[in-house]
Amino acid sequence: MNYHFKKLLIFIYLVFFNNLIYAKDTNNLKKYENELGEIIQELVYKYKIDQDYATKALYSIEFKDKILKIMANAPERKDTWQEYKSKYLTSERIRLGRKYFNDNYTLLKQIENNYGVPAEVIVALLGVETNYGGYTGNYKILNALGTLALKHPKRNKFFKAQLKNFIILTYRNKLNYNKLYGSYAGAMGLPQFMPDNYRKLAVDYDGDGNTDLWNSKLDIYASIANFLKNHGWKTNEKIYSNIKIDEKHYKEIFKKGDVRTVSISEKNIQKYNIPKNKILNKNYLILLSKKYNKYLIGYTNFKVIMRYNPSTFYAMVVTNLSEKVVLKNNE
Ligand SMILES: [Ca+2]
Repeated sequence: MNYHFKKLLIFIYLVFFNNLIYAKDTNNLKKYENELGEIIQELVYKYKIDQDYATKALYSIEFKDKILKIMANAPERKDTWQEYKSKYLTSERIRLGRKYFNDNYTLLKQIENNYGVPAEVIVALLGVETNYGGYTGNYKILNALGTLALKHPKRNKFFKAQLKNFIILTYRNKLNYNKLYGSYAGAMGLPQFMPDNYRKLAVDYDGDGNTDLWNSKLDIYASIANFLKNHGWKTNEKIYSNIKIDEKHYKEIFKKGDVRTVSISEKNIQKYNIPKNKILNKNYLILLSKKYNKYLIGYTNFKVIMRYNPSTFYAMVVTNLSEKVVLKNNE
């Protein structure tokens, strides 16, 4: 078949087929009338949201089945530490991070002094989440959360709670739910806050009456710092240390050899002869790579970073990036 003709056919097929899906999905909202009714009831009676507002918002959900497919096909985390690190800790991300750190130094330090969370950790989280604001997501949050809340076979309960939080958030903060975009899972703004965290932990630091995680640097930095502080960040404490312990000891802890962060008791710290951190602090043994015997000891702050994303690799990459953004170019 002629190449261009084939392309044209595919194009016609896609336009036609997508329209069919669209029409079908809009009608499909009727199928969820009971569920939507329950959500509206809760929003109105428990959270004092205006009924017309909640109804109008929820009935303007357009299902995006593509998101269900993305969720279903999300690759399982099979990366090794080396692979993960090379994806996120690129020289470009480090370079941009240094520039971002220097360009916004005054505002970042203002937040660091107020919350006790290092500026470089805030920058590193922004770097890993959205490439310092370079990409905050193109999915309409209402449609993403609506699709996942009503149609996700397993995680619908989680996303239903997020959808409710989203409606409460937009109503109380006078945000336009038709104009908010983010990740396919509903994470918003430069720090990629889910609606529940946006509602509970985001901060209107610049005091303009709006908590704006897209445009206000002070709001963005303060919200990240507040999130970490709220989850137990310890000011002036290290995130981790490199240690050496006997092979038989870590093999005892990581019997299966899978990447993990596990708490280690005082008793074992002595038994394994691990140099004790002077500060009283919870200790975790972290395995990054069994093959290369790469393990280290983490403290409370490592676990706090994992509250942002419960992945050992994630917390380690954020930590490494934070170390690199404060160094000069030639270090
Ligand atoms: Ca603000």
